[in-house]
Amino acid sequence: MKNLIEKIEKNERINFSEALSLYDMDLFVLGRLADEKRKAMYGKKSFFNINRHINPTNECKDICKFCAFSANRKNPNPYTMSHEEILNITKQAVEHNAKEVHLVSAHNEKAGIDWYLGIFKKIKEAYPNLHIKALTAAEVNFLSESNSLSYEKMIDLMIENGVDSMPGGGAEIFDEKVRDKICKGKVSSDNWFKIHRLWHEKGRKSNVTMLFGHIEERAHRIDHMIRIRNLQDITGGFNAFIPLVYQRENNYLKVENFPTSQEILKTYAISRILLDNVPHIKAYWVTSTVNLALIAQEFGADDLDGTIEKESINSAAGAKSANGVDLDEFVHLIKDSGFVPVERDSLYNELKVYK
Ligand code: V47
Repeated sequence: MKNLIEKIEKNERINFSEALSLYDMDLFVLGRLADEKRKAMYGKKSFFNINRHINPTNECKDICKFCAFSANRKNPNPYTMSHEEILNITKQAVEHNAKEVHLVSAHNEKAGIDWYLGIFKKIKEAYPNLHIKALTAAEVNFLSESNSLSYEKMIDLMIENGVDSMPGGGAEIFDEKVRDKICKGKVSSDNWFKIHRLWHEKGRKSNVTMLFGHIEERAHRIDHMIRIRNLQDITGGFNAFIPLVYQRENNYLKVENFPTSQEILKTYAISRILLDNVPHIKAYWVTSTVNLALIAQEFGADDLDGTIEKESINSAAGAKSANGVDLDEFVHLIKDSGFVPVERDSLYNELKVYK
């Protein structure tokens, strides 16, 4: 371990087995190593944005076992919003000072590609300065397949219609065997990367998530991160890595053991050390809880996502995020935990430092 610690302190790149062995390191030693990297990059700044999540439909042709959001036997409540409804939500968000709308939908076979893409054009026309983060690689794959369009054509259409950046959803766990067990039929890992690579090649940015704490093993998480690091070496297009802690309610995935807070903190810390080429590690408070996200700031995380306003995907599975978090409270919590809250835009330009 001594050699490995020295290697990390010298900013040398670590490999798969070294990264895996970090899980056996004392939590506070590991935390210090990650914190030093975070501090060297951002000091005590912690980033967030004022954003609004919109989930326009929950009617899905796919069945991901971990998902409690899509309409099914456990959630027999299908909905698909009209463009007018989505525009009304966007209007409210702008009135509440949101700089970004983050739209993620289920894979709805009835809605049609014009419903998916047309709303972006309408939002952009009404609010040219509002950043649109939309369409996970899983949605891009679904729309490409169902409309016989190449990924490249789909990406051109996204750009033409006003999408600014892509969210990191649909990544789940890249290991093919685990992926088959939890979300068979959804975009493959290779295609997830193909889509993000094409997006980056158009000069655009995206994020990447990792759903963990279910049936995967530690080695699968390290493999997931190394695949991300490999693409990032080529394109440099990922802004943030977002570990999503598995939420267990109202779904079909049987899980025996849930990760402890220590395991979650170790995962943030390892990601900060291993992903030496990804600028931001996001502690998404929705899945980690606000309390643990605040502590994660000392274990490598520098970003806490945002105020969100409404959230349907994780709250359906038990997260306490249905109504977002109040801006003043969020800022206070970050300050009280010893960090400097910095409101950012979607591309990490600083908008306001809360002294
Ligand atoms: O891909 C679904 C996850 C994701 C559960 O890019 C679950 O900035 C935990 O990707 N437990 C969608 N997670 C959300 C997402 C995201 C969120 C915040 C920021 C960004 C970003 C992206 O939610 C899905 C899936 O991995 N999810 N069900 C669950 N039971």
